[in-house]
Amino acid sequence: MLRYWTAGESHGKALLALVDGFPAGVEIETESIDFELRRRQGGYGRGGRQRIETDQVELRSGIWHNQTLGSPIALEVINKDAKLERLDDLSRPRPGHGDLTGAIKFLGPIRGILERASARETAARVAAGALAKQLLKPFGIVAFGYVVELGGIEIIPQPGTLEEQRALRERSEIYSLNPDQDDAVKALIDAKGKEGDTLGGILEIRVEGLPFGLGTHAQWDRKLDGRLAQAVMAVQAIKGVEIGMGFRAARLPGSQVHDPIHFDAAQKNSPNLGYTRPTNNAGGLEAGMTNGQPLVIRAAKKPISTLRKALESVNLDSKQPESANYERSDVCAVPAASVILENVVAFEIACALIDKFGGDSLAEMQARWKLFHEMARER
Ligand code: EPS
Repeated sequence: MLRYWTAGESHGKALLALVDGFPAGVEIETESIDFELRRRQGGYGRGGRQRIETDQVELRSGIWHNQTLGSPIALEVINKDAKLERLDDLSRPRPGHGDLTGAIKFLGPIRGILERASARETAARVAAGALAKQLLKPFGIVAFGYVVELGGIEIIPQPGTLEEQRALRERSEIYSLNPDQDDAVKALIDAKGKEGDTLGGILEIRVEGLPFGLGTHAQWDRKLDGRLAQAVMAVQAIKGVEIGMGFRAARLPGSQVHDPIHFDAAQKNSPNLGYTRPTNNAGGLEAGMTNGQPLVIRAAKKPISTLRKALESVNLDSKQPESANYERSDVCAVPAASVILENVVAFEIACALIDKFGGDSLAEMQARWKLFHEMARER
C-alpha cells in the first residue's frame, strides 16, 4: 500500500513528506520534483512569499544511486522564511481560514492553526506527487492540470496533442490552455488586488495512458472516484469536485450522458485495448474503476481567505467587533492549485496502480502489467 503524510509549518524550519510503500527500482530525477515545486510557486497573482523561497527538494532516505530501494522515502523542502519562533499570535480570526475553529478546537493560539493550515503545506504534497509521477512514467501514464476558469472568466482550452497543450500551458501565466485570454484574466487579478480582494477558480486535471481496472466496484473505500475526490477535496481551499460531466449529467437524459462503446481493432495494443468511446462524459471512470479512457476531474477553488480589505471579525480577547487580521498573502493562487492537484491526483493513481499490479518492485509491476494486458486482450 502506497501512502504519505506531511509535516511542517508555513514558517517553520522545513516541510516534510514521508512516502511509504514506494516500489524498488524506480529511477528518481530530483530535477523533475524541483520543476513541479517551481511551477507551484509561480502563476500570476502570487504574493511576496514566493520571492523569498526557491523551493527545492532534499531526498533524505529510501534512494541509492538514484534508484528507489522499496524503503520509506523522506522528502524535505527547506523554508527560507523560517521565523516561526519570532512570530506573535493573532487575535482577530480571518473568515474562511481555520483560525476561529482551530483556536477553539485546540484551546490554543490562532498561530498554531494557521501555520499548519496554510497552503504552503502543499509544497510537501507536490514533492510526494512528483515522486509518484516517476513511477507512472515507465507505464506511459501522464497527469496534466490546467486552469479552466478564474474569477468567473471561463478559459476555453485550445484543442491539441498533449505536447501542443503542454506548450500552450507553458506560455500562459495563468497555467491555462489558452494564453490568448491571459491579458483579460491578469487585468481582473490586478483590479481585485488593488481593491484588496482575492479570486478563486476552476481547475481541470486529466490523466492519460491509464489501463482498464484501476480502483474497484467491489468496496466503497477502494472505489477510485471516491479516493480521488478525497485527495482533491483535502487540498486547501477546494470546495467542489466533479468527474467527467459532473453536475451537468444530473440535468440530462441518460441517452445524452452515457458514452457508447465501440471497438477499433487498430487500437488493440493501446491501453483502451481497442474499446473506444465517441464521448468521455464518464471522465474515465465507471463503477469506481478506470475504463481505458482519460480521467477528467475538475475542482472548484474558493478565493484565498486572507484579504487586505479585511472582513468583519471579532477580537477573541475582547469579543468586540474588529476587522480580521491581515498577513501577507496572494491575490490568487489558482494557477498554483492546478499544479498541486495534478500532483495529488498523480499520487492517487500511483496508489491504484500498485493496488492492481503489486508494489515491491517496478520490474514485477511491469511484468504483471504485461501479463494482464495479454489476458485482457483475449477476454
Ligand atoms: C503559500 C505561502 C504562504 C501564503 C499562501 C500560500 O506564505 P506566507 O503566509 O508566508 O505569505 O502566501 O498561504 C495561503 C494561501 C494561506 O491560506 O495560508 C504557498 O507557498 O503556497
